[in-house]
Amino acid sequence: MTDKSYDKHWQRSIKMGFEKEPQRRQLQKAKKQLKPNHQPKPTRRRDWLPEAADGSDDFDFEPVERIMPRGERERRRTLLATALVDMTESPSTSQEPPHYVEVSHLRGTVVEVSSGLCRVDMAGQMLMCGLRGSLSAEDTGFTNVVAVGDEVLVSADSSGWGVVEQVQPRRTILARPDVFHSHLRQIIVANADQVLIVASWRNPPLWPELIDRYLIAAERNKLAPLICINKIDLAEDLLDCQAALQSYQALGYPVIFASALTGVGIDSLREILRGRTTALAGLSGVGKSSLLSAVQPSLQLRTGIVSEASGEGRHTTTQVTMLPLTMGGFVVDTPGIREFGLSGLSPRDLIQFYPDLEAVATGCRFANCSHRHEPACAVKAAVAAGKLPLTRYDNYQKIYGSLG
Ligand SMILES: Nc1nc2c(ncn2[C@@H]2O[C@H](COP(=O)(O)OP(=O)(O)OP(=O)(O)O)[C@@H](O)[C@H]2O)c(=O)[nH]1
Ligand SMILES: [Mg+2]
Ligand SMILES: [Zn+2]
Repeated sequence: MTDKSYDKHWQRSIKMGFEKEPQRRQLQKAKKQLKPNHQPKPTRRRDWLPEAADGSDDFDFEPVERIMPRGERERRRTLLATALVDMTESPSTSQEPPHYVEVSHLRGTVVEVSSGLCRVDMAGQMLMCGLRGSLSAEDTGFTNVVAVGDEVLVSADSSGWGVVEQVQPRRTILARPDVFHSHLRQIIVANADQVLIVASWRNPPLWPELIDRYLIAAERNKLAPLICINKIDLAEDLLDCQAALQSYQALGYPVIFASALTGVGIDSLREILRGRTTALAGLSGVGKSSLLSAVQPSLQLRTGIVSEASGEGRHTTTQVTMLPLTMGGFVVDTPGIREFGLSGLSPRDLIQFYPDLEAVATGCRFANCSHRHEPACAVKAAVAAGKLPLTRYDNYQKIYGSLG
């Protein structure tokens, strides 16, 4: 679908009030065509109207409507029959039962969400969908009903539009606290396999604390973390880059040194993205979109121009979109977000995400040692002796101080 026709669809669907169920619309249409009975209602007592012989009622209308004016039951019967005929008249379904009686649900993956509508990838075909009105985020702890990456069951009619009927249980969730409701979280990506943490060596400069935050967030959400250091063309000495990332490599995290500008490391990047769903995380301006464009030029992503004065990247990617890769797999380019996933983490539990510190901490005198001011702290001793990298210890302390 071209950008223009896509926009048109979008606008039209908003005008149509897309969340309305098709059979309700159909019923309303039929209702208009049939005049209601304006006879004054005779006063009736409920017990004057016996139940049907088999104890059942013909319709699923509200119980109060069981007592109805003369002719009203007949009118409704006609109304429903008319609506049913209307719905079965489309050529594709003429031999089949009405589709709201037996809906054939198709499976798809949500690739974009906006204003109660979403774009669903149905085995390569894109389908614009509304959401079934009964779907609700209530009591889920999340603010959004569907998120990018969700696997959904969709019913489609002859209009070329679909309705999301059901959201399948999620394997993984990457979420952040909601801006307006701090006790709720907003799902950024569902069902991702891994997080590619992108940082730049310069412009903006490497920020190890943020890498640690993303690592913790990924692990808390059971996603495999990968690290990519971009813009290595701006490094005076590549050895400096490697030394800065050595502690991460020692912990077993895969690290790729890359440059979207020169093409270094792009092949390795392509290999780790192949066949998986990857969420990108990283500050604005580090080159996430540029790296993706280098991996697959046909993606044609918008990239920002680094402001010469501040050296800071401008925010260019504004919406979470899942991009299908021709080699298989999806990437989710998230807008430059500072952090996600650390809400609810208690300072006491932070050490679990620092296996290097945790291994040494068993030697501390106090079991509840915070490794800051306590005497006989094995962690501080290890840092002083050069056995633990200072940056890891610093990051731990900074994040520890920000929690709770
Ligand atoms: N020198 C150099 N510049 C790069 C490289 N990769 C990207 N840039 C530049 O960095 C700027 C920001 O790149 P983007 O790809 O827009 O960054 P982003 O991470 O997608 O940013 P947001 O969309 O705001 O999150 C652009 O001006 C790019 O040209 C690189 O490898 N080397
Ligand atoms: Mg971008
Ligand atoms: Zn200690």
